[in-house]
Amino acid sequence: RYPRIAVLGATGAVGQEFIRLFEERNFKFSSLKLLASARSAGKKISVCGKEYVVEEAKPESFEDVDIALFAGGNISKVLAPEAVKRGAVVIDNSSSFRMDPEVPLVIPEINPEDILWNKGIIANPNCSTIIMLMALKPIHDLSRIKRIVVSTYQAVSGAGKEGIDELYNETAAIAKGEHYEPTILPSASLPIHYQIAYNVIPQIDIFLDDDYTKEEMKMVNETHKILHDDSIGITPTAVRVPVVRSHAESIYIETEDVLSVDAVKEAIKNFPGAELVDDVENMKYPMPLDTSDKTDVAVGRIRKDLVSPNGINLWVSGDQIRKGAALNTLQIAEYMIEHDIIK
Ligand code: 2RA
Repeated sequence: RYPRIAVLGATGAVGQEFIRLFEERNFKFSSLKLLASARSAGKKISVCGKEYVVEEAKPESFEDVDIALFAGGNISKVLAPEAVKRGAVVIDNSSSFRMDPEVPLVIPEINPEDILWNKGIIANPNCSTIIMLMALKPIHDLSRIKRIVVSTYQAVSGAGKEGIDELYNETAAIAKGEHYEPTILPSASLPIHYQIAYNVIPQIDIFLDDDYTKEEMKMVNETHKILHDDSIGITPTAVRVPVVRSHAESIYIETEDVLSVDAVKEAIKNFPGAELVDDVENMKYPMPLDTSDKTDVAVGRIRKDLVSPNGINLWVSGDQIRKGAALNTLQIAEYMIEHDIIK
């Protein structure tokens, strides 16, 4: 029989992407519950040609559920253990469990074997980490990466629908010679906000004690956990840019051995989920407008460093709502179904 599925956060951007992906990937289920906060309960959503009514998420909602896909947010912390208690496997997009040693943190193309030791919850990594590692894992397989310096160029949709609205509202106001007071970026919870239209903001989430942001430290800690190697030196800078959808990243790496650009290109070309977009003669390189709504993470501008023979520079772009969130989560579910891991 096909698994019984629940989607928590069905009305948000990631929840909606799950639904699109169910149709696109012909994902089979024997039953489907669409769950959200009380505010969204009662909404009707069509999935694969059938209409479903959104229900308020409660602990009891997870009775008779095999796989619960959690779109993210603080509610995960409360409802994930409730779902597990009732026999469901939770695949969670929030940051609540990512660094919990009892919880595997998985990118199916990279460390699917970690799914096997799950105790009911499997965590989906942060979008910036997923997009970076989809480009780096094929290189890491050629020769261990010992150093990463990465700067992100993150789309406003990473801050939710409010982030998109803020960019549009500011742009429209500026075009009319008016001012629109920002309230969302860099983070709605902070007392100060900056205009994102015609600007870039070098802060995503709050600053931590070492003056790195939470978003930046996610990239460090999650990379170590996924690659099972805490000795990789990582220096991140996370930046919000006035792009609607799809994150981009400029990445410098140093590998243990000297690698040729051709070998790196070949490895990326052959890695499932990565697409080589690198033809400088014809001005082909990854760009957010091209990678939005696409499944693969695009990698290009691959070139040797000008100083270190072991250094390589590259440029990556990927849809953070898709591979950075909903798709990666669904791929974990697909892997479990395919390998008969679901009870
Ligand atoms: C952002 N990392 O782009 C977030 C989304 N998960 O702000």
